[in-house]
Amino acid sequence: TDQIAIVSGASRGIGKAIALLLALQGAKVVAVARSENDLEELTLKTQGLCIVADISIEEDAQYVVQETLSRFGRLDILVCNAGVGSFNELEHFEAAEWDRIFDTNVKGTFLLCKAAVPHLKAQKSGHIVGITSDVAKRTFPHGTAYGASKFAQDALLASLRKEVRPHGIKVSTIYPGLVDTYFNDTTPGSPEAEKTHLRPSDVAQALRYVLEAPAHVVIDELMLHPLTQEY
Ligand code: NJP
Repeated sequence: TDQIAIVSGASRGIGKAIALLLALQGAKVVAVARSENDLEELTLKTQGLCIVADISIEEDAQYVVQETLSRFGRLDILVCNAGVGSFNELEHFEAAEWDRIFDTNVKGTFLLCKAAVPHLKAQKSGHIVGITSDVAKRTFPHGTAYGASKFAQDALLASLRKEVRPHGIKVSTIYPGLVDTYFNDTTPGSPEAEKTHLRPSDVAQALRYVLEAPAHVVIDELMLHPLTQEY
């Protein structure tokens, strides 16, 4: 299809796999992240558009949507994937680290949706997909900041789902378990992680399933885990 899709956090990990799969399926992909070099490499592969932007800054989020519309004239899919996390006992968390996590995961999702929704409403169509986490539904030690941010991102998307449904706009949320990416300063590709983690392409396939639902169906939530993960 010739759908127009914005993917945040497309420079690596899950977002990159999503951008590549959407491009393979014929979508025009607008890849968004802060790392220009990684984005340029991806854009060569997707033949789409890359936008260097920090989604936690309102001007940047607005620019992403404006550029997409001026280049392609419409927007069909918004994938809110960009996210960060780190893990520690509560009393060892710096307030600045708390802010970084919330600014990216919660405010970043809010700002991209805020920029896109008026246009989707005018079109009377569109699909917003949030890549949150299974920890939006469970809690664990050392996860105060990340878990709270994912609960908040989840609540934002669930509220928005009800708000935009009358306008013909779908909101879906995907909750992955462990995924082998660069998340929290890890390096993907170790033989160990292959046994214990999902691959980014597994999450991309889940997103594909969500997007391919018939016009009259919205898949509200989809959770996936590696078979080995206890949760
Ligand atoms: O992580 P990683 P994942 N503005 O680090 C971008 C969730 N998740 O793919 O800006 C714009 O490989 C960053 O690009 P750059 C997780 O919470 C993961 O695993 O250039 N972009 C990069 O492209 C997150 O929501 C696991 O540094 C920003 C991307 O985000 C999503 O999956 C488990 C940005 C991060 O790529 C993707 O994370 C789970 C900003 N301000 C949920 N800040 C897991 N890996 O185990 C970051 O349940 N980015």
